Amino acid sequence: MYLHPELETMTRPEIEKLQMERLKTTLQRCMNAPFYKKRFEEHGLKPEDIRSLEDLRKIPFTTKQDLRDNYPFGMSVVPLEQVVRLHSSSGTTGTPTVILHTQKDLDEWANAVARCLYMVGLRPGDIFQNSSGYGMFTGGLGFQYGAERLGMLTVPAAAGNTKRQIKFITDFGTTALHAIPSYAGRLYEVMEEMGIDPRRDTKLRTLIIGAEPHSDQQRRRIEDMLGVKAYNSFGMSEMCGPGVAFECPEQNGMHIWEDYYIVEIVDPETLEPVPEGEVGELILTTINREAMPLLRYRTRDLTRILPGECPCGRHHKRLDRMKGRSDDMMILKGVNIFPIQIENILMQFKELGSDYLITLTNLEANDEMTVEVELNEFIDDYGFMQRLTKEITRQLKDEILITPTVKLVPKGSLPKQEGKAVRVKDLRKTL
Ligand code: ADP
Ligand code: K
Ligand code: ZN
Repeated sequence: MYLHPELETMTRPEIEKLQMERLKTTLQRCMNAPFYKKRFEEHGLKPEDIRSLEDLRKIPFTTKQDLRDNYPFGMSVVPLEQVVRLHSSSGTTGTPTVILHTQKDLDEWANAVARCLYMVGLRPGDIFQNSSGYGMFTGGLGFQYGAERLGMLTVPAAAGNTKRQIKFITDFGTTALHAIPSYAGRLYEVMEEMGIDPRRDTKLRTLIIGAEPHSDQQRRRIEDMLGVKAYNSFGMSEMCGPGVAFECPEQNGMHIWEDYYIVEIVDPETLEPVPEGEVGELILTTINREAMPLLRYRTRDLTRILPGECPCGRHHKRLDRMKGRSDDMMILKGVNIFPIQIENILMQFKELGSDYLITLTNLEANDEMTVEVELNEFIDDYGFMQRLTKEITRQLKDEILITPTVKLVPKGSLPKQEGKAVRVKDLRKTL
């Protein structure tokens, strides 16, 4: 049942004892980074001042902006000779952030992912196919090494080319697949077109779905379509990637591995802890990382801790489905996009005004983005308009990795708002 029984079935006091030990080590090591050293000094804080888990609250938060300010290597607490891997968060070419790993970090990351996959019943005899993008996307190598660590035959199919993806599933007898939820729907559509019945013609039993918000109905729908059990997987590049929190067979909340992370939920406005069981921003402190520990990292993800014990025997806290984000980040097909990235591109075209509107829809399970932007002046050259639209589309695709539908509209035709402009209309339905 458990890949790491001694860690997975720890009692609450055992978990907290281990957390305290690991936190102390982490804090000592953080003092090797000028960033943390300065932060602590500014707050008149020393690692020894943190004597209990409650004391954690004395430590200032770390934000994505800190990562940007210290780009690329300023957050490392080890010399670069010890760093063996770098990941960069998706879709943020303008203001990237970098996460660094030692070999031990990579080993521990693989262990965490393997633990998750084992928890949902996967074993060395399974054939695991990963439809995540590889490269900087942590869902690629993260699942690859985790699945291999577990001993599964692991197929790095990567993203795109759905027919090929399906051919691999049928040819290799894939039993477990990792996909973003919207892609799972797409797979089913294409299987239907190809005359493939997932229950009859494939060996798929288990789906791992994550990287973007989805509802329980959407999960049930995926399960019914493909004849699988689908488990919610939560992760983010700053916390390595996948393997942070994962559903157990109870499918009721995601256990967050507290031997890796200390979890807090705070009010995103006041930054004070919310009462137990209430929704707030997820704050994570890494306690099992060498190269780049993050103290009280503001994830911007909104969720809550589910009350009560889980029948599976694990006492690690369970996170509810993500309720959204406290910033303006959009997630399309698992890719993170900020409106400012789109704005920066649009503003480079002198033909365009400064008003634009991004509309998100999801016809037939596929996330679509439409960008309407006002022209500066009337253009009556149809050919020129077409070329301009094409060029804007191309540059946007380069930046956000998704091809939007671009519409050039007459000056003054987009709805005007009083106060803060609404740039994003999310009309996506939970399917
Ligand atoms: P990933 O490759 O895991 O998507 P990123 O760093 O690109 O990593 O994106 C992380 C963000 O994706 C999270 O902060 C969260 O907003 C979103 N996310 C990841 N997993 C889930 C999930 N299971 N449910 C909802 N949102 C998720
Ligand atoms: K994501
Ligand atoms: Zn459980």
